[in-house]
Amino acid sequence: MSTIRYKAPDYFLADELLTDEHKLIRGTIRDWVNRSVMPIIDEANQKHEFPRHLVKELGEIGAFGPYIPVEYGGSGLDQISYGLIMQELERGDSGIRSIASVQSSLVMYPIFKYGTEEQRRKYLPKLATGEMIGAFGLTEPNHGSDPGRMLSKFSDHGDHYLLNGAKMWITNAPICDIGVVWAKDEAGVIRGLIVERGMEGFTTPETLQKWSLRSSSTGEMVFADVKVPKANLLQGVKGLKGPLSCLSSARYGIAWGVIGAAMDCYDTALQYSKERKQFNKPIAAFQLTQKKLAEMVTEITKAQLLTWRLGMLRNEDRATPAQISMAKRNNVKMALDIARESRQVLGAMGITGDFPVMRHMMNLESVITYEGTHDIHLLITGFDITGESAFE
Ligand code: TGC
Ligand code: FAD
Repeated sequence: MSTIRYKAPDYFLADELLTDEHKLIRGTIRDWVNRSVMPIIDEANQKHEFPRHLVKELGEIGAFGPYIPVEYGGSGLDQISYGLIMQELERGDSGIRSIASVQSSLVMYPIFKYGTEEQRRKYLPKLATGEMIGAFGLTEPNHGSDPGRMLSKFSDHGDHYLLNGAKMWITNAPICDIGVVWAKDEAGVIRGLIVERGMEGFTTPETLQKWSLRSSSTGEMVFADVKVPKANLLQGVKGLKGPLSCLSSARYGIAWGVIGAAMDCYDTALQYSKERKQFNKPIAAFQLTQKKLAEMVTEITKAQLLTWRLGMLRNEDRATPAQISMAKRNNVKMALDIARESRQVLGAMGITGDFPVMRHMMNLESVITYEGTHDIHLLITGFDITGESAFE
């Protein structure tokens, strides 16, 4: 239903803030989602299967590394374009947006920003086309919100490093060709290493039976005396700010992405409420339904304007990590609330795969946790406005 008749809400005419190029990019991704994602995504989720055939197509439509320069295989686009691409992908499914987020912001971005020229030339073009899939290993079994306390470590052995440790909850891990992995050196400083599939001692067991992000492949990364060539060290950054700067880019993309999921849920609920009759009138005529729908479109509108402004600040390199945290936190909660309300508007139909709302709702339960939980982002804002850290 939402595929054919989808009408994106634009209550404050935010489209007028976009260039023709932005609208063209958005239209291209929206068409691709209608054509390639919508017909298969419910089944992929029901079966808990990663639709691998979409990876090459995502490369073809420019969803990997949109803002990476063209000479490295990216599209050299601005941050609003990146946001719109994430929005349209997540209108399809958060799992599809996840693949693109990780590939673009968590793998291509650190290699571009902190890698050597040789690393850029070796990996970026293949990541841009989807010939290679990347993963980002920061979270560990015992260190999620506090990655600075990670235990993974590596030591210097002449021409290579020896890497030991384990990462958990890693998007794309079971299917990745390379991983950007964060671990401590002998001095306890966090550094980034590019670990390649096939290196002895590197395994990626899959995390099964998730009730959320079922179209996305999640797993562990286990390192048992993995020999990593010295050429695979990301030389351009030291410390936790390395991975956190990548998260800034990915969290920004999520702030846009979840608007897509929210718009899909709102549009589905709006259409359904006009057609479904109870007590001899459309349920859209009841005040309680109108309250739900009116609040949904209000929150979507606020989120659209917030992310547009954030994108403009990022284009000027003026967006702060705390501003990005606020947008990620606000928009994910907004989308989750809208998914839950939409599901109620659909009554029993809302729990079926005939409509996308329950799938979005379950996906968003991961999105509100990954890339920093809802409460961690609140504490980042708290720190920013008071100067007092709640983490120490
Ligand atoms: P703290 O002392 O505050 O910061 C350490 C250094 O980092 C700098 N920094 C940042 N730099 C760039 N971007 C940011 N967003 C930054 N945030 C902080 C900071 O200035 C400092 O620099 P320096 O030069 O002084 O060393 O660190 P802390 O240990 O107190 O931790 C703070 C905290 C809790 C905010 C942080 O660790 C955090 O964000 N925790 C949440 C962890 C998280 O988000 N993990 C995400 C894992 S990846 C993932 O979920 C991918 S899902 C992908 C998908 O499928 O879509
Ligand atoms: P914990 O840190 O154990 O937190 C548990 C609860 O305690 C939360 O509610 C949290 O808010 C709260 N809490 C923790 N500290 C504080 C505090 N100081 N004050 C108040 N409350 C606090 N990670 C990667 O590195 N790469 C990936 O690709 C990746 N993909 C993911 C995909 C999925 C589907 C999921 C679910 C997770 C993924 N993650 C990934 C991990 C994700 O980033 C972490 O789950 C997240 O950072 C939270 O860590 P945790 O789950 O260990 O929760």
